[in-house]
Amino acid sequence: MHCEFPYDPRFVLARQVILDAATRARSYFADLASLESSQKLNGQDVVSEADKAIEALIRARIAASFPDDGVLGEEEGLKEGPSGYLWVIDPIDGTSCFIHGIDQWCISIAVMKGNDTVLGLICQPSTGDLFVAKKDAGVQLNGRPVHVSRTSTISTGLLGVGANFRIPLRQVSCFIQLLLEAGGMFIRNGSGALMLAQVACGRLAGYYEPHINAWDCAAGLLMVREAGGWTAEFPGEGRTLQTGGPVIAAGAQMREELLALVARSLEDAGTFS
Ligand code: LIP
Repeated sequence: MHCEFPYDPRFVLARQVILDAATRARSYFADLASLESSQKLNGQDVVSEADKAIEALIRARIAASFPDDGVLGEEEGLKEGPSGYLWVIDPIDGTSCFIHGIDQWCISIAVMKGNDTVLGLICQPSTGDLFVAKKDAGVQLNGRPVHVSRTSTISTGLLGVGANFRIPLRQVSCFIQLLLEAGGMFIRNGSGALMLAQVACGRLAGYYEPHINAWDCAAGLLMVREAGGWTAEFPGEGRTLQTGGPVIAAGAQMREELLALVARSLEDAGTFS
């Protein structure tokens, strides 16, 4: 089987694990009538038995091969390790779509060495798309190098916009209004990881969400950077991997225009809160 970065043992493991996890996730997705799920913060913040089982599968495989590595996962939180490596995993990103039978979900695995993300893998089981990235070695989709859109602008591209109940709602509504007034258009599928992967391969012009968690975006941010794109610092000043923060990513030509819209929307939102 083709392996994009064959000489990195953590990549070789991560690649096999994400494919095995995808197979397991597809079996849950094929039998939603039996799937148990529950609410976290509210009806839009949900978790299913698939999320928990897939995270447990990934954690067990990491522990078997790299027992001294740390792991930060959406469902079980942080397990520190002395090796200096930290695996950041979202077992099902787009859980809301998943439980409603919509195929816009994925599995995301990132590996950090110190403060640097060095590996990123995102698999969308419903399409079979496998995005992989290694720091300073590029990003590939199904074994072929990809790059961000070098031509899209706010008024010609499609922008991914994340929305959730962790932030003041006006931060989203004000941004959407300004984006539309600027001649832009948005798409939201509830999977920040998948949106960032679509930016990396040039399908989306960029992605913005006022708050996202590290497990949703760590892999995708590396992919955008390795695809020649620009990403704002994450999680940003005064925040940690466990608090999360805003995510902004796009082709370099979009940076100024996108940042101006974000700044204006936060100013407008602030006048309401
Ligand atoms: C999701 C994120 C998305 C955000 C959703 C949710 P989950 O992660 O990927 O960006 O808008 O509220 O947090 O919960 O599906 O793993």
